[in-house]
Amino acid sequence: MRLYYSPASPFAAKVRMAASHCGFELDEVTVDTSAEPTDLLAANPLGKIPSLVTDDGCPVFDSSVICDLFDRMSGNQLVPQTLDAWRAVKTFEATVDGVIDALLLTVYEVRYRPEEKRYDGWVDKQTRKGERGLMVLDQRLDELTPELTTAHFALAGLLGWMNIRFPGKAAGEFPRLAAWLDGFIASNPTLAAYVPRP
Ligand SMILES: N[C@@H](CCC(=O)N[C@@H](CS)C(=O)NCC(=O)O)C(=O)O
Repeated sequence: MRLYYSPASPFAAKVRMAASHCGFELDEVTVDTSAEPTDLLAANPLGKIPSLVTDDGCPVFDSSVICDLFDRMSGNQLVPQTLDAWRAVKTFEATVDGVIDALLLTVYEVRYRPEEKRYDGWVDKQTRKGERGLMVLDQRLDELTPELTTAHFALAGLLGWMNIRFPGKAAGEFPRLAAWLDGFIASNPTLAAYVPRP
């Protein structure tokens, strides 16, 4: 399976950790989404990463769908199957993904929009979404099970990425989450290689 990704991408980090946890080898291809490379667009018309192409040539995206595919292929090694546990993991993962989506928009506002065209009210709204989501993740941290799930991988991707794009924010405002990442890295040296790092 071929994965288009970037080492800094939090969504790609989740998928790469999930693949490693399930024992799946990926043919990993780094891409710059800004350049809109042809092979990425062939795999995903949205030009986003992570994007997967299966061995028989089927495109699979986005990150949660790729994780669902890995979960099914691995006999559910990524998400528990009882109803309550499944709901807890999937909503935790969705909260992480939504936090990244919101904070990523604030990064893109600076990266892609000329200064005179930026609108602080909109950026502030995205920041509030991200911070509310982070508060919920902090409150739900104790729900994470000893068995690794996509919720763990999503959270590790988010917090590693925040350390690159928002240095000091996690440690300063969400110290329990920052400490959780330190523990995750220390306990999972193989997976730690996929955590986005400054
Ligand atoms: N919902 C998607 C979001 C993926 C996403 O936004 N990836 C970013 C990089 S972290 C990207 O590809 N950005 C380029 C773009 O939006 O054109 C997922 O879960 O995979």
